[in-house]
Amino acid sequence: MIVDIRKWKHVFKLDPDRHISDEALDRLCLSGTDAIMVGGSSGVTFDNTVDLLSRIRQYEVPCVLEISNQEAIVPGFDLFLIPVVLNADDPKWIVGQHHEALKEYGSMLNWDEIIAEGYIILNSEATAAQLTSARTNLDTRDVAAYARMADKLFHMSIVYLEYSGVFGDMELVRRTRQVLENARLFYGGGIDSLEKAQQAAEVADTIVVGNIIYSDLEQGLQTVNVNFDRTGR
Ligand code: 1GP
Repeated sequence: MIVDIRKWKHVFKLDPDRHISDEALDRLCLSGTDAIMVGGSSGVTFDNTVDLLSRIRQYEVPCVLEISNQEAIVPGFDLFLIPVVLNADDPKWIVGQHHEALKEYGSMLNWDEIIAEGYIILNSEATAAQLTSARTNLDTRDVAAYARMADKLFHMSIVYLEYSGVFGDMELVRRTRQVLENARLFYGGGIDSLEKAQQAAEVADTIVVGNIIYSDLEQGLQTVNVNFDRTGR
């Protein structure tokens, strides 16, 4: 399947390490979301990733893997997203893991299926922030500099503002979006209602909805009804 991330407005992110019932998965996959992203910060294994992929594959919705560790690289997804944590203090999360993976698999990859995401992690409490020793105390100019780095210096297709677990600073998101020329701005974190989805949709290109799926499915499903008319690019 040819997947064009530039058309995505709404994405559900599912964690292979968390339980999701068949009924809930059915509703998510048929919700009208643009894609299901599979990924998580801890406990992601080959087995639980294969299991979730095979369940999502019963539906037509595009399904992409956000690779979090080398052991959990599972073939068969429509696309593979590779996070590069630009504000990580530990270089392992900027180029280290990537170097190891490319030493192993570099010659056999289909680069048409691989997209780098310039991650900027902004919630210090998030597992991903702690794992990567992210420097989260950033102001708008700091974030804009990382965003330009991803967009103009490294020509990444995605800049991902990651607030996982909390709803972020929408003014910062808006100003970050303004400095991007080609990259698409993904926003994720704390979207737990249609109202918050709408606020995020007004400043980002693509919104990512995660946790609420597991705590309140109905509220999670509501976020698909977001109106993106004001942000089109
Ligand atoms: C997590 O950005 C996503 O990687 C979504 O965040 O889980 O807080 O919705 P939430």
